Amino acid sequence: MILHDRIAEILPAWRDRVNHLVTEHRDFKVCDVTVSQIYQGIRGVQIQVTDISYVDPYEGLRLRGYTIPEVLEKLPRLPGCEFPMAGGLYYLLMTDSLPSYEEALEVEDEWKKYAVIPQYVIDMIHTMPRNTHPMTLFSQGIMALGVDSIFSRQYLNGLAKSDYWIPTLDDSIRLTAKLPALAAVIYNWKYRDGSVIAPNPDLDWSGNFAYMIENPNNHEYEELCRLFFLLHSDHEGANVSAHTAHLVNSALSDVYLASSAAMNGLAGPLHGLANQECLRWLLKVYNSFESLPSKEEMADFARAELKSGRVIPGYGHAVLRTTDPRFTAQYEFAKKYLPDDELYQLVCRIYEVLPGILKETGKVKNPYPNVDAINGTLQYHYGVREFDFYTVLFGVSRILGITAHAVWARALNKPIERPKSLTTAILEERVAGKPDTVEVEM
Ligand code: CMX
Repeated sequence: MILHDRIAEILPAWRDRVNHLVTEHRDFKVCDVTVSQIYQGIRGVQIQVTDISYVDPYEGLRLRGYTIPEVLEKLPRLPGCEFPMAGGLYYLLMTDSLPSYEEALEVEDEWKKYAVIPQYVIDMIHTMPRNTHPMTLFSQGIMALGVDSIFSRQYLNGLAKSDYWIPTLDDSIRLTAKLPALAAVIYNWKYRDGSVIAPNPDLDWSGNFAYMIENPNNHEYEELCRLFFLLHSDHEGANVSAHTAHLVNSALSDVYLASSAAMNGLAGPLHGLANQECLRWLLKVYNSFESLPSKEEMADFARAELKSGRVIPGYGHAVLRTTDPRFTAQYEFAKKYLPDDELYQLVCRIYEVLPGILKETGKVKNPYPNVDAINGTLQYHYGVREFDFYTVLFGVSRILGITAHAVWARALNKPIERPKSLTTAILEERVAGKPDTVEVEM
């Protein structure tokens, strides 16, 4: 398959680069770790290397070196479509180069071969209690698909280490192929009549999700899916979901196990679940005013929220120090497709006043909107109003990045991850200047 061929072609040079770093510069110190970092979520500690994506504080996300506007401009799109095919994005993430139209189509065609969800997975979802969170169903569905893992089967048969990446890529293609259908099965069962709609072979991967949930606004919603699934596909390697997948996969658990684990992290309110909170807050603001609030009214509302100790969802970021370009891309989409939507107009009003107010606090490091400040507004406009489902959409997209990380981690022979933990007493002894007794094997 095209992804296998291209990775095989570029892999020797990548292995040389990494081997050079590890052999010639093995003792080069990358960063120090402070006591406060250890106790505060290892924030800022540079513990991962990934070439799939990088988040620059001032430019935002780069996917394989390309900014979001560049990716949107350069990736191939189907005739009549404004936004690129996810197949082209996957080619870029996996192979480090921009695909031609034909190459993007080849990935889309490969996905089509594996897009249908086996009946036993549908049955499993349909027998769960109705109140099961869609992220639980999504994670379970991914795990259940893993019975067919090619990596796990070949590993038992004595696969050579240098070839681990090949069945990892096979699994990745088969898993990602099924994600839109899996999400649609969950959506239709949780919120509709439970119909199972087969993927439409005439549509691309992203557009198919819109088709399988029978979105009445199909063409525009297909376009939103193309944009949304592209924007959420990756965000470096050390956020909770990416790091979880990396850790689990480093034990040679296959990509189904690793992706399911990642989704369990994404399901947390401090990670992927934040987007539903943003829409909830936006609706609270919306319902507090009879019409679009003036700038002054909005400013007073925001100040009162801050005064009562609440955070404003959708604003701020741990790494970014500017407006998230993923926010901007969706903002531009809304400007074109739904300029009269009242929630979108509220998003614009908040964007006008909130950065200034957050700056007034003197403590918020990034007073600008992140991607979640607008995600829900667009889904809501197109009738996907079930907030708890939004994280599943995020997950469908994010597994594109997660599986690309996994293929490259195996291709570059990354070993099992095993950092060292200490005790409080050891730290106390160290800060008191006592001799260090911890032996660390390098
Ligand atoms: N509203 C109010 N206060 C905020 C704020 C916001 N949107 N963003 C940051 N602050 C506050 C923090 O709570 C912190 O206050 P204390 O010192 O009193 O604890 C202070 O400003 C400094 O925080 P920071 O260093 O600027 O931000 P962090 O890196 O600690 O946190 C984040 C980042 C995203 C958790 C935070 O900005 C936040 O809670 N935002 C709102 C929730 C949100 O939008 N989450 C989605 C994140 C999307 C993503 O991660 O991709």
